[in-house]
Amino acid sequence: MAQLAVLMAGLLLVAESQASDVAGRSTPQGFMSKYMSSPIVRPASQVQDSMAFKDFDTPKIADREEEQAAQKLLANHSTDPISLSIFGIGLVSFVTMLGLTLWRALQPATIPTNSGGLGLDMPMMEMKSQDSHVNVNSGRVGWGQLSSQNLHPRTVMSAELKAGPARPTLYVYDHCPFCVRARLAFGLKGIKHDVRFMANDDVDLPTALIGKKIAPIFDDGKSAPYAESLDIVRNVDKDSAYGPTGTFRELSDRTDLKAWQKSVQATYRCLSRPRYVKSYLPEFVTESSRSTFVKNHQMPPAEKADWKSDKYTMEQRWALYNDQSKDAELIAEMNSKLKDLEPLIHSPDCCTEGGLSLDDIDLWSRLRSLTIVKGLEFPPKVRAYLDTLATKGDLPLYDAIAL
Ligand SMILES: N[C@@H](CCC(=O)N[C@@H](CS)C(=O)NCC(=O)O)C(=O)O
Repeated sequence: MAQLAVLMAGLLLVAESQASDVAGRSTPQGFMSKYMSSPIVRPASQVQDSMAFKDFDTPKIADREEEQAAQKLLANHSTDPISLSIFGIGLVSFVTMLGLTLWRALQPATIPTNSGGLGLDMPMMEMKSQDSHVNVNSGRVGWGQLSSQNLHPRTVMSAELKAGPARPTLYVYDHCPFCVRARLAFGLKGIKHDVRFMANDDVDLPTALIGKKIAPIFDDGKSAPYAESLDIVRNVDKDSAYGPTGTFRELSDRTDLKAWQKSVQATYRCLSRPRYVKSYLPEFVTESSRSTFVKNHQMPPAEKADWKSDKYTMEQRWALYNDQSKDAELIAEMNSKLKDLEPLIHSPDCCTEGGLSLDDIDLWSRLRSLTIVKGLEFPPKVRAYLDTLATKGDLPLYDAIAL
């Protein structure tokens, strides 16, 4: 619009100087000045002059004379062909530019700013960066430019639609059986999701998400992230946004499975924990992340409170983690316990009769940890159960990296 104003002013000045040339033969003023000195719009100096006469009739007479002179001038100029044509050209230019401006403003915002209007197939992401370029270099919207306000919402929305909705994210430690509960459920339900492995010494990330260091954390990208493995599984399993609901039956009241788990707890910890930190699991890639785990997870028979207190130095904690003198005994103990588990497994697909349930989500996740222990012998039914759900749940076991 600024360009338009400048053009119009220029045209009017040209017209004014042309008119001055013609009108100047009878008067030194141009036609604009003459129109301004008409009785309708008078310069302040003339008003002051006329008031100075103190004669209230005098201005009336002067006005009448001026009016007649102005009418003469108007009549003269309205018939002046040069002035008329210049004014006409200005008017036509003005109308043309106004029309052009309106036409451009009404074009769809998908036309890129510098494409000359021919770049409709330009990728949306490029348009977005172009938009920011416009923002950075100029807040001005000139000929052929689209305002950044017009471009921004539409291009961002298009880019999001192209990428599709964000996948839900599970923040986990690979070794964590509670995290495996959620991952197994997602896998069995075929829910596309992102798995984010947190470093074991990273307090900031889980704290930023839910206010404390814990895993798993579920973030669907829509509502607030939250923890608690079984809550995650239950919520997702009853939400039709994630496909068919009711994949898992509720926890059974089986006491035999619970009793078995309790009976192996100490052996399980002694065998799995030292191996986790010697592995290349993603949460343990730095010395600090491994030490954090060792500091926080006692080696039985030590109690957790004692382990974390000043009663132990880090050297002592690491010494107990590295002590393999009891491994053979521990492995034998666990092999015996695995035999006890064999009759408790209903089928390769589920531990409890009736189909998949939260019993599987819990038991399979704990058994997976044991596959990191070299030398364990999984009886056939336990082995089949492990392998079947690993495949169906798309979750790898540790056999290949057992130590
Ligand atoms: N009840 C929680 C327990 C989760 C839990 O204890 N996770 C462990 C990892 S296996 C944890 O994050 N502990 C804190 C830490 O490692 O600092 C659940 O079922 O999700």
